[in-house]
Amino acid sequence: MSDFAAEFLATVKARDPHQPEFHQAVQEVVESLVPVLERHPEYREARILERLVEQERIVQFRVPWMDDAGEIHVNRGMRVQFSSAIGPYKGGLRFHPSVNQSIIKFLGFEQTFKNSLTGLPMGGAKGGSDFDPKGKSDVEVMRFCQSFMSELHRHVGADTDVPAGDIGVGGREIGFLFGQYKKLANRFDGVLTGKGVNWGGSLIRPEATGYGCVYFAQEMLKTRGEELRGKRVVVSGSGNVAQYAADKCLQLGARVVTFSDSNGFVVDEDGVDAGKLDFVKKLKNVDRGRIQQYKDKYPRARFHAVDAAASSDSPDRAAANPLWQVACDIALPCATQNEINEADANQLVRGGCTCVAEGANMPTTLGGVRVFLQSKIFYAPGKASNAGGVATSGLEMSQNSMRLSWSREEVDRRLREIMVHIHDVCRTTAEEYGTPGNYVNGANIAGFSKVADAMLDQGLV
Ligand code: NDP
Ligand code: 2IT
Repeated sequence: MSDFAAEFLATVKARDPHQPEFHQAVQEVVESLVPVLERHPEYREARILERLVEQERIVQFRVPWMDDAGEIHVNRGMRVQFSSAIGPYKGGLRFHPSVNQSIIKFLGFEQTFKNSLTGLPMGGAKGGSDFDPKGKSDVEVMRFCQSFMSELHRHVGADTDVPAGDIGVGGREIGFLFGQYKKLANRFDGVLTGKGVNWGGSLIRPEATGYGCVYFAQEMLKTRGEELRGKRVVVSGSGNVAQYAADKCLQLGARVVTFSDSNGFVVDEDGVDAGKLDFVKKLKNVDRGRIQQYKDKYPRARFHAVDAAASSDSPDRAAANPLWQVACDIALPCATQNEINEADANQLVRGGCTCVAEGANMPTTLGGVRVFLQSKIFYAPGKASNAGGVATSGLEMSQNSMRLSWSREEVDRRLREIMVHIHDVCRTTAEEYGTPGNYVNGANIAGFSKVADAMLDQGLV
């Protein structure tokens, strides 16, 4: 690490010592930006980076709610509004017991660069709660969402801050959140994205993150004259992003052999087909079951339980996760942060994997990223390859503003164009800065430059 990057990181750590995920996200970006700051002294003079690592605003609030047995629970809600330099704050909400300021800040920080890469006018934000939707009834989830929005509505708005889904927040939760916002604000507007298509949602938004991730992988492969057809793909997760990444792989003739959740993973050597994928979608989205049940339905598949030490999402996890020992050509991590550590990355490369496109946010530890970059395989960081979700949220905002809806084909065409554009920008920027093929540098530098220039234009605010 350069002296500048080391000193900068030390300051960030000293200010918030208990935020390892946030430090990790900042470190990756700062290391990429050293040559940019050397080339652009005006960014250093204006303290652009120092300003960007400090969120514009953070709100944290109490979320009390009552369960079906009449017992009262108190969760913590938060929204981190990171940057409004290029548009209204924009980013998802995560409901998961692990949620804390470190995780929401890393996500909001990354979102700023990701949203910039889409080419659409969106600032960066993230929010969520340590509420665990697992095992809760629909009515409990509704009560929680109403209580959460009873505070959040003061801080959001179609031109101020537009939340969406993330882990634990899908169509059901967005519906309950929107209903409560509408009641409190007495406005029907595009305050959330990922809405139902009958009430302002965009077609293709549910598919967009997974599809976009595969479109990005397609573009990387194309640079070496390769395609997805016939490739063996390991997918992690079994939620929204994993399902639609697998869906697009199947459409393009690739062979998907795994899904996972926090209890373990299934390997299906026969390959997932359209019928099996429909089973997974219903299992996870409607029945809210566990991926282990895939094996009950398809007994030729194998289920491997993974213990907490091997599946932990901590940046310091030492144990290897056996999911990444399943041989593949392409890996699509679509579950959560730090699911690939250095040992896992080494294992993937040794097993013949030549392409990793991240559907999740920061699924690879810093050590793992180093392995991928040194091995010269195709490696796309999440802020580039999973940007299709928020990009399509941006398209939903445009449709809401115009009060019209585009067809599936129209939205998918725009999504594809945006992913091709992000790929090209990352590639050319990496080359321009002397690191051809390094999509990490490309994404960080291109995402940063647009935000930095906007901040210079807008003065010291
Ligand atoms: P979902 O809630 O739909 O699915 C999450 C999946 O990841 C589930 O299978 C879940 O398993 C698994 N998972 C969560 N935590 C862990 C863990 N600690 N260990 C192992 N598995 C885990 O979320 P999404 O699919 O929406 O999000 C997945 C990733 O993609 C996240 O990193 C998110 O930030 C990112 N992302 C999402 C976008 C979107 O549009 N939804 C856009 C861009 C990025 P279990 O059921 O056991 O919890
Ligand atoms: O991480 C992400 O980009 C998301 N969860 C989607 C955010 C959005 O506003 O659509």
